[in-house]
Amino acid sequence: MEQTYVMVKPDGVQRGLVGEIVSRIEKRGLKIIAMRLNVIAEATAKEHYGEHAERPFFPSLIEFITSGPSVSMVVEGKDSVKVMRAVNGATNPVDAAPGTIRGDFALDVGRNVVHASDSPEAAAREIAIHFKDSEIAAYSRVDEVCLYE
Ligand code: DAT
Ligand code: MG
Repeated sequence: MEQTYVMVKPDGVQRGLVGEIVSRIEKRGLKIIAMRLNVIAEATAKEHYGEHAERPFFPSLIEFITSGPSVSMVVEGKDSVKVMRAVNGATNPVDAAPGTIRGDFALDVGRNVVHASDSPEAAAREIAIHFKDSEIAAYSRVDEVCLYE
């Protein structure tokens, strides 16, 4: 089963959306196999968003993502990378479809509530940045017999 890294960003935590977002992930059938609330260190944030280091919005992105607690998760399930990107919606919430997290709860690209890895390779890299192996739980959910053919 594929794994992906998901974050409820500081705006999502401040707005009390953690439960709503976790609920959507769980109800979709995806399995949360690691979860933590913490204030991400600046060095960790810069590593996480390294691909954007030269972009004009990088300094404000790092300042925002480290500005308060966020919730980090490892999410597992069939095609979880693609599915979580769809659950989150388009990067710019103005373009995000209703029914997606960004399409239901956000308006500004710099305050788009959630993150999810954009490829399996990015997922592996991001999971390793944010979690030790010992923090990730391998378990079965009883509803897997209903979720998967
Ligand atoms: P995503 O988070 O959908 O993977 P991304 O990797 O292109 O999108 O960008 C990472 C984050 O950076 C994004 O969630 C919000 C911020 N961002 C992206 N483009 C931006 C822009 N043009 N102006 C301000 N912030 C931006
Ligand atoms: Mg991205």
